[in-house]
Amino acid sequence: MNMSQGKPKFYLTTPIYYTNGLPHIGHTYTTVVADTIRRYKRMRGYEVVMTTGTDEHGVNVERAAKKAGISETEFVAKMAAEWRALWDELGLAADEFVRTTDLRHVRTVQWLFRLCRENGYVYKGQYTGQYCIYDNAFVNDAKPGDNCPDCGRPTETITEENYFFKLSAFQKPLLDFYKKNPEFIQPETRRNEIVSFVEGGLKDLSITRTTIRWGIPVPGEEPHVFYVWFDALTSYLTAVGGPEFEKRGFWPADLHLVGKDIIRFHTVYWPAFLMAAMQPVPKQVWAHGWFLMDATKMSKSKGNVVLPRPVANMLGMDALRYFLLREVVFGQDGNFSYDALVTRYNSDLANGLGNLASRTAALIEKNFGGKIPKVTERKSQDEALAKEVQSAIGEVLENYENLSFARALETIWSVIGSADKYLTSEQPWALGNSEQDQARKAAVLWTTAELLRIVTVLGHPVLPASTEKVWALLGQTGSPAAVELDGLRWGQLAPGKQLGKAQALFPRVDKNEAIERIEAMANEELNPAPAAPAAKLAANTTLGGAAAAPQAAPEKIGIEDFAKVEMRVGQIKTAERIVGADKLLKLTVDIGTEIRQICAGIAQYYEPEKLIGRKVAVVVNLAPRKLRGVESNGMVIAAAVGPDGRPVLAGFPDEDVEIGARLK
Ligand code: ME8
Repeated sequence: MNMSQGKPKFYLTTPIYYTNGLPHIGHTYTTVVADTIRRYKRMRGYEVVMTTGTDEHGVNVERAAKKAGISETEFVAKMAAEWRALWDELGLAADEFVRTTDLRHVRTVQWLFRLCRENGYVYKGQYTGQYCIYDNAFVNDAKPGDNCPDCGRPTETITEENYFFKLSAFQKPLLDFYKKNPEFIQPETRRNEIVSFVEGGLKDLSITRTTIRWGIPVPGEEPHVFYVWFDALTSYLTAVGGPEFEKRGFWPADLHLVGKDIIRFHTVYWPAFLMAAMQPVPKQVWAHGWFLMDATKMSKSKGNVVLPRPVANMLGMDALRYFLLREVVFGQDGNFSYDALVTRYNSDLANGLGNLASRTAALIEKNFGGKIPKVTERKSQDEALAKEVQSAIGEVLENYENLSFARALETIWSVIGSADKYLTSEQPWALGNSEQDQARKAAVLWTTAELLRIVTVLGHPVLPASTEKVWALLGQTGSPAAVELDGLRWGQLAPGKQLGKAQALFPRVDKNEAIERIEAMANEELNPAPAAPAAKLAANTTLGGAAAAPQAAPEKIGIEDFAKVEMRVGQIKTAERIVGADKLLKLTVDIGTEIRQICAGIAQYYEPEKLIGRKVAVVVNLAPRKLRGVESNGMVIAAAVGPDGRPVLAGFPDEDVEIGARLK
């Protein structure tokens, strides 16, 4: 905590993400955690700065830009804009967004290097080694032909003249630092790993490159550019003032949030660079685990990424935030499954918080004309609930403070469960209109509303949008964000306030249908369909009317774009329904050269048995993807007919066309 004048300051960061892809659930997770902490700390009276950004240099970008046929500058500008727009759309916009191509950042990197050099920690040398271009790192001890131990892709042998950083000189200072600051590396298991890594000895690190063109130039030493990690880590300083960081008073950072994949860079290299430059070292690095898909790390190349936007579109961003933070103990790996996501949505959000809020409001509306009632007498069960909530406040705050989000949410939801039980046993709806019954109703409904108010405030950092709605429903002014958590106590709900308008919070969803829609939207985002004004692709028709995104007027494409889509005549060999997916059929289709398995969203309109032998148009060069867990390797073309997009298969009724013939 930095105390200058007024409020204490708190500075936290997410990693700056690579621009060679777009955000998936993994990136979203770290950013959601950061956003939650930011909101929580503000409610505890801190002045908070949260930063994120894009890591835009390196060979990968050079290659991706070349492939896209545009300059690197144009490529990264486009990607950074997309990252930014997505964070905005998801309500995760940070206070600062650093792009490593920003001039202010270039200045900071060059300044930090100068300090390291002036202090004698930089020298020139020759380096030959195996390099992983995807992770932008030399792989220590790897031999030619070895794969990268982190990402499994082949390494390349690189020899170059570099500037080296004397990392070896920091073995003792780092070990001393870890000892003096046992909180620096979290969680404990990661700390132990890093301590033993450093105890094993540190090799000097090459921090400039001459084989790469797309990087920050080392002043006066062209063609040397900075090694991407020297560049990227420094972005944390750039965000809060660069060389003039003292003016803003947010450095050293209170918290760097990272995934466990990049902990070494943050807890070994980064403090060593700062120590060499004689600058303050961050206070804590927290490395969380991975979200896995089918027990492996998500990656676009494996085709198993989960995208945030389709989930947010279907269930709301709060639902995604809740799931990410509730499902997995912070620090550990966890599996992402749509099934678990929708189950939690229905049970905890729709039936839990949503139901409690609407039930409470409806009862107050009916019995007290929508005004929060006044309590005149209390029973022991009211007192017991009050006591439980009061102690939950302390527990939740402690858990937030330790970043134990799952436990904080568990406690909040156990309070919601107690409220449900309390209402069921007190049965305010069964009470009559006598003075005594009215008094009892007032006590029960005030108690429930007060509990809901406290739950709303405590849940706000995780569920910012929906708690705003509950807050307004309870007739409270302003935002729960403005409530000071340290002053939150049982008993502060003033009687007499008029409730706000009822709003749908978390409408219940049909699990199968929700998953199908999310998957269809994700497929569309990952494999955008070529502009096809009249015919829509069959898998997309599973969306139905409601979720089909409004289509912008299709841009004209050149013949070369159309030629990228390879369509062939196929013949359906088998067709069957998929258990748990009402709209999908699993087909095997002969496309001339092979038999393909393809899922099509036509189950509600075609009997599987009647499809056997039918000739259809198939997109054969579409990347494989999974629909409801079933691999689909291609796409069957259908027209979308009528307002609800009924799929009608494109076919060849007039002519006996050859299987495998190309459509042109
Ligand atoms: O490493 N589960 O960028 P990056 C959980 N540019 N978190 C995940 C995840 C998953 N499956 N996948 C990614 C870089 N993340 C560098 C960082 S910082 C100075 C430079 C999150 O785009 C997690 O936070 O590969 C991980 O550390 C980060 O995204 C990696 O993002």
